[in-house]
Amino acid sequence: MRTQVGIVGAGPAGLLLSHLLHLRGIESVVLEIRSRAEIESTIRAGVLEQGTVDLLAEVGVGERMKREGAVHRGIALRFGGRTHRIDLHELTCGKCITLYAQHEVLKDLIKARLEAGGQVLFDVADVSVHDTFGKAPKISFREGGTGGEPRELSCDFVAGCDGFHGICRSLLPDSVRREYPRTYPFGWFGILTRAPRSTPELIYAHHDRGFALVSTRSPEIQRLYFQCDPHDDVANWPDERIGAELQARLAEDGWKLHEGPILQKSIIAMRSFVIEPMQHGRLFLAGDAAHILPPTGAKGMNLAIADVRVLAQGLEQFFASGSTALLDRYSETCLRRVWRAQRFSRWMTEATHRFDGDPGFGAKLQLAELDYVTSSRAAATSLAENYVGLPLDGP
Ligand code: FAS
Ligand code: PHB
Repeated sequence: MRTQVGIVGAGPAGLLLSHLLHLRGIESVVLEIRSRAEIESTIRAGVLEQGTVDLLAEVGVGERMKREGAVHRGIALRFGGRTHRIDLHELTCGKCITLYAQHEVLKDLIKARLEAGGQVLFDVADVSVHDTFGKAPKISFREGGTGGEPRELSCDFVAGCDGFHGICRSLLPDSVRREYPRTYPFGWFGILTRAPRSTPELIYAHHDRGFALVSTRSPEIQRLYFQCDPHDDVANWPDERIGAELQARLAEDGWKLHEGPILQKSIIAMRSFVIEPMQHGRLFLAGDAAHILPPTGAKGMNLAIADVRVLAQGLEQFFASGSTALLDRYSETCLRRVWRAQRFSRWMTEATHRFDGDPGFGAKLQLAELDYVTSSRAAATSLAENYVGLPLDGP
């Protein structure tokens, strides 16, 4: 097989890159180890930045998002038993976030790719990438799973969009790679419930018992998270215990969380990681393959989408003129945005989560931080502009 860009991974990064390249008349093949059904049902992100919403609409995959997504003009910070609203729309001159599940975005992208005759190969196995330092990289894989036909895809470029646990990042030679890991001493317990919305906007809650977040997927399905021991077991948390813990952490006079049957439970590790550079030879990393952040800032998927937007522009320039000017600056361009998102996600996490072993000074500082950001227009504006997403055309 031959194509111009071989893309490893059919997450938001890989699928959107394939679509953006298609719109520019550039061929690509997406190789994904999981099945289409798995991709279209994995519960992950939920918040789309303004820039992500505008881009998806601009490239023709935003119709259902516009119809079914929920536009939120603000978020709420709850601490000391009181709620404080951050008016994102007012503080950013009209920008908002949209609540539309990641797997719904993937369904829209897969539909668009397949309707355009795009090649997205699901259920492949034994993917390995070769010669990315030469001009003709190759990707070998088995089609249709482990027992499948061995195939080889030759291409001009390889886009490593295979997430944090993928294979592409390991291709960066030790001589050039620099890793920046950071782990947090807690995780998130995430649930999906069938219940009516308890709040018109997201609530980020700081509480002595730990952080909690009220988010949503639809008027009937709610998404909630609470800070937990990362090594805990979901089995230790029967529905009643989850309900009681969330009610305790979200307590406010006259307000009660609507509970309902819990449809899904999972524990998510909280860590930050960045690799530099995000490219080497003809290999370009995008999304979680190059960087992950704690979901507190709701940046992960949005960063993956911002990366491939930059990569598509560079590949378009190369295939149109042979110039590598934009591609040569790919890492630099993306990493500036990545480190700003890391800064914001760390701030959101450290201002709202409980750190065990803290004699109290830290917790007092957190309350002062939250009091300041909810009483200073300048500080609230900073939070708002980072939350809705910094402009895509570079800060
Ligand atoms: P992905 O991990 O999504 O996709 C990589 C794909 O590559 C996967 O489909 C995988 O199967 C495939 N793959 C792996 N190895 C392969 C191989 N060897 N060969 C072929 N394919 C391979 N982000 C937000 O912006 N907002 C949020 O609200 C938010 N909430 C989150 C909640 C949770 C619970 C989690 C875990 C993450 C959340 N994130 C959020 C972050 C998340 O959305 C990621 O940033 C996003 O999925 C990154 O997209 P990709 O880089 O495309 O990687
Ligand atoms: C979600 O809806 O899944 C969500 C919302 C906000 C976050 C993280 C996740 O910060």
